[in-house]
Amino acid sequence: RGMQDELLQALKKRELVLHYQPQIELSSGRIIGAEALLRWNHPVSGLIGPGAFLSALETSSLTLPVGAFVLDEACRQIAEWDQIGLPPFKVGVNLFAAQVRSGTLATSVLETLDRHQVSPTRLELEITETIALHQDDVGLRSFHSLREAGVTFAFDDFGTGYASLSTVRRFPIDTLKIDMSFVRDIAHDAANAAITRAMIAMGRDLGLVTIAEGIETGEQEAILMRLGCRVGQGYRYGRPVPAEAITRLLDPAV
Ligand code: G
Ligand code: G
Ligand code: MN
Ligand code: NA
Repeated sequence: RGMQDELLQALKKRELVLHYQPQIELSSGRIIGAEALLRWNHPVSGLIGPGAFLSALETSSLTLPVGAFVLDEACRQIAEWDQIGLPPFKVGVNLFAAQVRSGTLATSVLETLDRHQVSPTRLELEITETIALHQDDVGLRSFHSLREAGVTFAFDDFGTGYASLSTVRRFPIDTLKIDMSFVRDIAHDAANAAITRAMIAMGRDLGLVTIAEGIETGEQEAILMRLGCRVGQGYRYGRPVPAEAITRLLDPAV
């Protein structure tokens, strides 16, 4: 209760902010996307990551307003980057289960994009296997209409949940995000390496982009590239940072 009241106040007082973590094309080192990640700029405690408040948030009625804020803020930021003249890149936004269940996901996402004059193709919505697994027709219909409009979908934390591989086929997804638990000891754990290899091969055969998450070392990067992974995200390339830091990375004039 206490934490939930605080989160509501935080939302009202605009203490919730988005940081962005770059996604890198491994062959060129170019930034081709960024994942938006929620942070709480707490007046006393400083910057707090979602680990400290995500479970309180997810058991509250605040996921819809917070989810709407995240979408609005990400689209506002994309429009700002466009205005500065940065080369366009995709922005990944994580969805809460309640947003998918709401029945208004498609209209609210499209309305937000339109309000900020942002092309739907700039947005990649990330859903976890758990969200995907519990999807009914309501969720699937909104996914399909968003995808028809040009929004893409990523399967987040892939390999860690309980979704069967057939879930991948039922879903209108474009991207698989290989969970960092597979990446962490890929160099020393033959089983993890084999599973990762299979995920990358499946992604390629299904025509999906695979993003390896949590890459920290050159050794992990080299192995993933050898396995055919094209995109990486992780501390090796950059931590989640405020939008201005992404601007500085991409704009030679700033
Ligand atoms: O950076 P990291 O600690 O930022 O994120 C921890 C977890 O919080 C991740 O699993 C991420 O998916 C989730 N998360 C971060 N930001 C958001 C958000 O805006 N919406 C949702 N639904 N989840 C988020
Ligand atoms: O949405 P998702 O569950 O994938 O959220 C990504 C999470 O992973 C965030 O908490 C982010 O801060 C974290 N993260 C991103 N890159 C790295 C990394 O290289 N190492 C570790 N340990 N965590 C990372
Ligand atoms: Mn994610
Ligand atoms: Na993930």
